[in-house]
Amino acid sequence: MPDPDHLDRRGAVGVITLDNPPVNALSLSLRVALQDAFEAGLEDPEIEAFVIHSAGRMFSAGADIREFDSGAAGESPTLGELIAMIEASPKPVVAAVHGAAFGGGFELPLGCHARVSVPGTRVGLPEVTLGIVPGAGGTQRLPRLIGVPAALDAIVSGKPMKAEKGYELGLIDEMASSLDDLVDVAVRLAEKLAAEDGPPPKVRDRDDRLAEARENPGLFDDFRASIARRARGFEAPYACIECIEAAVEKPFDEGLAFERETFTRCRNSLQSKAQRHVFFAEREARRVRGVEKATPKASISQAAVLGCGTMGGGIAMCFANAGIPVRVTETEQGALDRGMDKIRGNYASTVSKGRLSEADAEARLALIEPTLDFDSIADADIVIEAVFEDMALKKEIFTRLDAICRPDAIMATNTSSLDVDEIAAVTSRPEQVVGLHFFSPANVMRLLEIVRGEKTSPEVLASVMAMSGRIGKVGIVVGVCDAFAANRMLYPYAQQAGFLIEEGAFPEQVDRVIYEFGFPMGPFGLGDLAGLDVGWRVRQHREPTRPKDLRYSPIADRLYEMGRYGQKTNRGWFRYEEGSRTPIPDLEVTELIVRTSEELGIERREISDEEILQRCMYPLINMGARVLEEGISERSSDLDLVWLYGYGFPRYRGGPMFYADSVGVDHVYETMKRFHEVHTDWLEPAPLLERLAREGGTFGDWSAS
Ligand code: T1G
Ligand code: NAD
Repeated sequence: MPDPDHLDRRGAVGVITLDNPPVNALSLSLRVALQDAFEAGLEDPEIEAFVIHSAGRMFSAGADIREFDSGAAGESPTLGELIAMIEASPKPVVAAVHGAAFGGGFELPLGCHARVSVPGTRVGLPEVTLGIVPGAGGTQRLPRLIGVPAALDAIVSGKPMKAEKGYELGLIDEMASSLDDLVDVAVRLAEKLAAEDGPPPKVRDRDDRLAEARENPGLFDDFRASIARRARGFEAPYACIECIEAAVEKPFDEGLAFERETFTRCRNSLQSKAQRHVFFAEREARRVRGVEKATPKASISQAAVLGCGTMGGGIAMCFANAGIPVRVTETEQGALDRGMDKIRGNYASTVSKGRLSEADAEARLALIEPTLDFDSIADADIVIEAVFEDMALKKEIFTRLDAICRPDAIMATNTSSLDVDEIAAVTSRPEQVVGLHFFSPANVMRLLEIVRGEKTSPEVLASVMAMSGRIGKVGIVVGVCDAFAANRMLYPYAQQAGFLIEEGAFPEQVDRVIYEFGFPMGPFGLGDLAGLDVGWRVRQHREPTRPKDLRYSPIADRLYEMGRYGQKTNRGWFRYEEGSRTPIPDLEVTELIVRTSEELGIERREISDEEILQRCMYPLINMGARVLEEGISERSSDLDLVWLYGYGFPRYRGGPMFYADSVGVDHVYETMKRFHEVHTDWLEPAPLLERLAREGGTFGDWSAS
């Protein structure tokens, strides 16, 4: 139970303190307490005005998201009722906002008669990221205060705004210079408002900013067009726009009712359930077996990266971008120069796109120190090895690292397929060794698989988890196995795509189905982007262990032999016009595919979009089930994040394991069983999938213990 709100007297001002740790979520008990305090103040003849502020590190994170499914969010007083009561109050109410005010925690101040804040505070309406629209008047009041274009930007992106910016826009009435002054400034403003004649000013009555929008009727359609790419497939951004349109077109109360209906519809949608799942999945992923809140973390102020190739250069950039100095080493000057040129080129391109200033790019570059002197990395807090994928070489490097690194240094390998335990075993301190599996391009992709070796210490895990957040990554802990979680689940997906084109589909059909499902691109477009030569090299590496009695599709190898390496040669699974990344189906590939089917004795057939989707998705889910039962991953929501951040799985579908739960685990199992009966190889249902289907369970509820 949260502490009841306090109502303190400061002269004629009643000061109400919200106190519901850790984030002052507006749960039912807090709403009741706020209502009680407010009503007591209304009745008190000595009180002429109110200030609402919060204890703790922030004003409020908004509605209690956990109440969405319990129904408590709809119990009286609802947030909407509270805000209406505050706005209608004859005694002025000033919100004193610090830390963060998000969602309902920002809609509450919007319903107050004035807002005061301090520098560094973030305010915003992130509801869209949860698949909903703001549900307590945010879409109606914000445009009245800051105008429609700024409100569209803020609400549809869900991005928070600094209070300083809010002050410029007229959203915040006064800024206190520091947190210590915040309540004083708010009390003075409340007194001033109380001294004015007439009822206090209400945001709902303002129309000047809406009138501007009415003069620009194309505004909403232009905005819709501008977000078409990034919002593809999402329902909530468009629902937000409709609510803001309603603010412009309808009287306040009708607009509010429209917002409420839209909110309820969104909240009950599968998309919102999926996006709420992702919110909690991200927080859950920070809980790692054996790591406690109190587990000590190493502070990382100097990093080193071994190898400045494709991955090493990108990894070095991640540190520099986070303001952490990093040394990169190579064995030979030419390689070092090439690596640094690539890094410089990357920064220059970001600058040319206007996403980074020249000065910031220079400052970041200055944090990257190229060197041929291996011993110079001896003082690093963390060393990340990103040399060639070769066990003998990695062992040699870790032996050398063991000899020179500080005893408390973290020694990480970026291997994508080698055994982290075997690498750790060459050192005298395997507890300091961990896998850090970045994804290419390492400076862009958000996913970081943290590979926990048999002996990796909790301190090292806690340190790299904290570090991953600092360098902008979503760190997901996985265990040691061939290919870890992400790539291991990717293989069956790519493999079935390959079989489907032998059986009758074409790359453009498969890619269209996957794109329409919500991925940024399909498996063949992805192959062309990554380079078919890269895939070929990986297969060569695996060739000695490939089971020769199981089905294998040779088409990708043939494309490689034809010199079709993907986008880099303008020809791969598709054809590309010079300078363009748009895939165009190519007759040469079509003919190759048809010829290969013939050679393999496969009679080509019409393949439905539904089969394509299921043949690509269900085997990867099936592999996810194996990853879970082997204990490689602690929970299914971690695998959801791996796919969201590693491969662009559509967020509004919650990730592959959540998707399996939403279509029904039994359906996935029955379909896999049918596929297995027809196609035999590679498609055997995983025991966990079968068990959950039999027991009516879900991946979400499954836990290893
Ligand atoms: N409801 C319930 N629990 C919440 C919560 C919330 N709104 N926000 C945070 N928590 C929990 C979180 O799960 C974690 O729990 C702990 O608090 C600390 O959070 C009507 C419908 C504010 C920036 O979307 O963005 O208002 O894991 O680890 O990194 O229109 O929390 O410890 O058990 O994230 O310092 C809109 C969501 C709601 C904001 C703080 N609001 N929160 O970050 O801590 S919908 C949001 C955040 C709404 C109205 C509607 C962040 C934060 P545990 P944390 P943090
Ligand atoms: P790369 O060939 O582009 O880069 C490797 C670099 O290491 C080269 O520049 C090479 O000169 C340098 N190097 C070799 N021996 C060295 C030594 N003894 N000391 C210092 N530098 C040395 O390879 P990459 O794609 O960057 O892969 C590096 C590692 O990352 C591999 O283990 C790979 O499996 C892994 N990985 C690659 C990807 C990817 O998509 N490319 C993704 C995740 C992980």
